[in-house]
Amino acid sequence: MAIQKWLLFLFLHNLYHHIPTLARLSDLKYVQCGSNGNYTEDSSYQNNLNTLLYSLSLNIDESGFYNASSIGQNSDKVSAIVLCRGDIGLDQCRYCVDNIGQRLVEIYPNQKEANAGYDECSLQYTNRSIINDTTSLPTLYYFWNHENASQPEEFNKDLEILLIDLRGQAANGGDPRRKYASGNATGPDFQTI
Ligand SMILES: *[C@@H]1O[C@H](CO)[C@@H](O)[C@H](O)[C@H]1NC(C)=O
Ligand SMILES: *[C@@H]1O[C@H](CO)[C@@H](O)[C@H](O)[C@H]1NC(C)=O
Ligand SMILES: *[C@@H]1O[C@H](CO)[C@@H](O)[C@H](O)[C@H]1NC(C)=O
Ligand SMILES: *[C@@H]1O[C@H](CO)[C@@H](O)[C@H](O)[C@H]1NC(C)=O
Ligand SMILES: *[C@@H]1O[C@H](CO)[C@@H](O)[C@H](O)[C@H]1NC(C)=O
Ligand SMILES: CC(=O)N[C@H]1CO[C@H](CO)[C@@H](O)[C@@H]1O
Repeated sequence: MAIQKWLLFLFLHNLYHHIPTLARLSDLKYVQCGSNGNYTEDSSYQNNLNTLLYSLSLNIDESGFYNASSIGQNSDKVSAIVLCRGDIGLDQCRYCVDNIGQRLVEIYPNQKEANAGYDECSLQYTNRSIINDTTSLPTLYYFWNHENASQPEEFNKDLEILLIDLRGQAANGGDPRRKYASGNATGPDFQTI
């Protein structure tokens, strides 16, 4: 009995230490499907898509970026591209990527092409080749705060200085796949930008 309790303790202790604390994801910011038609249930395309979606989060690394084109042949080939926000950790990134893949196939069952984004990560899958093809990048979405700055000219000057600095930092980022920077500045009326 005692040894069983001890084993149980060890088991729970390990479990506790191996489950990262994951923050709740934001709501989906956008979700859409392409006009590339549908795949049929139990087709090779569906199999390839599921295999790809399953592998994405495992294959993503610290750069928070992954693409794959190698699953399937010809008309059964599925490609995907994922990107996590630069400041979230690997565990949260993987959690987000798994989640968004599941959401997409639920929302658009059978669509060959779809994409969606949370604040934390975004994902696109398609039957087109997306590697090295900038014409087929997912649509960019812009979000902004609807409040106006009280002194727009001053605000924009401070913002520009910050952005130029961040642009340099991001471009010089050591990992060729991770061009990311964040920072802040004090704008007019002591507002943090
Ligand atoms: C694809 O399937 C959806 C429903 O899942 C349907 O509304 C749509 O018309 C289909 N598109 C094509 C091109 O068959
Ligand atoms: C993607 O699927 C659609 C619909 O089945 C097809 O018309 C199109 O040619 C496919 N694209 C590629 C690159 O295979
Ligand atoms: C991507 O495009 C560049 C320039 O066209 C080419 O040199 C490179 O081999 C391509 N890479 C892949 C993986 O197709
Ligand atoms: C912000 O300014 C624009 C015009 O410059 C105005 O149309 C808009 O209503 C303002 N928004 C708020 C939230 O005050
Ligand atoms: C601003 O950036 C500094 C580091 O450069 C950081 O310590 C501070 O928390 C940031 N402030 C805000 C409000 O984000
Ligand atoms: C980040 C990453 O995995 N990039 C790969 C995207 O796909 C091309 C073609 O397969 C690879 O060359 C890249 O390394």
